Amino acid sequence: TPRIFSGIQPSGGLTLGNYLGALKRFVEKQDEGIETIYCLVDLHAITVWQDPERLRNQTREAAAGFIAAGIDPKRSILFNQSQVPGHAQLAWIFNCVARMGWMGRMTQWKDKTAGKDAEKASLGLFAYPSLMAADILLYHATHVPVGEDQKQHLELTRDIAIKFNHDYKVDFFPVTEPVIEGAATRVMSLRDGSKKMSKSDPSDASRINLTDDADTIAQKFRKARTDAEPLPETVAGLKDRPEARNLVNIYAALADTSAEKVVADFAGQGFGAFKPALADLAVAKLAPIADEMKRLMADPAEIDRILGDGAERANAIAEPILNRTYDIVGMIRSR
Ligand code: AQP
Repeated sequence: TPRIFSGIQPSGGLTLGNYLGALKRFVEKQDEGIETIYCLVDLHAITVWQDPERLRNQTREAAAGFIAAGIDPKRSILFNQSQVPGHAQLAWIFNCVARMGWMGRMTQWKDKTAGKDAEKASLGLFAYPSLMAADILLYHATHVPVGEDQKQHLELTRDIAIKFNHDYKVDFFPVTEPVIEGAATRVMSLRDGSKKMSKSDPSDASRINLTDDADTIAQKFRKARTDAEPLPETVAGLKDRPEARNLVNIYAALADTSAEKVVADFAGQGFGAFKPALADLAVAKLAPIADEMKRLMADPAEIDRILGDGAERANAIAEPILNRTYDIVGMIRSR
């Protein structure tokens, strides 16, 4: 039976990229009636420095974002990673299965250390994909909905499962399938069409935050970088126009339609017409989420209770899998 696992780092406020690439998909999977486990990966977040009080708030805000976007904490399991100790425990075992060379080849590692002294990056940042493999395999998850940027990490998760099964001559960990779907699997920065939209980009104008108000959303789209050409007749005409393509993809994903349909509807129109239409659509879709987040954030104790309840249910699935893993590896389990 399929089991979905996915996570988001509470390393900042959720962005439109997180929403279209991940969160919106998470809700769809839940609503298809598949078993869904969603995690706020706070252990991943601290691979780069996080102020403790902000991390706590960002974790609650991300939980509020999930619920406001349609995750029902009764139907899905929603929790923060550090409350289930098995994630860190299994990650250690995977640190001993995975190879340094595998980690060094990850483009996220290369991107996040580009232009910096990699010697000064945390060991956790280097080993990040090993913890991510543990997140997924701790639940024997079969499918992982993610944005395009996580594809390589999921391939590494498969490599770890295969090597573990091979080294210990077992057929224990499943080989997980990435699920990369939708019109906006890679939302780009509004300031630079070659960079993905990211919650840690120093420029707030580069992203739409789920908590942005209507005026801010409209202003950010108005100022979004574009070329001066009108929209083409077909998507083929968006080739070599990354900024234009990005805005079309965002529109399509928000409207639950295809990029083809969007260019057909706006063919020949300039961005002076397209951007306000996009802003109106974004506000219509995102404002109710922002309002609901605000309401939920007024009761942090209730959010903590939901996360605690989710962690308990997650742990009930994880514990037997972790115990079996320790058995396979040869650890004495006498209590
Ligand atoms: N720009 C994006 N387009 C589509 N999907 C995206 N995701 C992130 N950015 C985009 C998807 O969101 C999920 C959670 O990602 P994450 O928070 O765990 O880490 P990330 O991919 O590193 O996201 P950020 O926003 O860029 O965070 P920082 O800046 O802290 O590194 C994943 O499924 C991801 O694909």
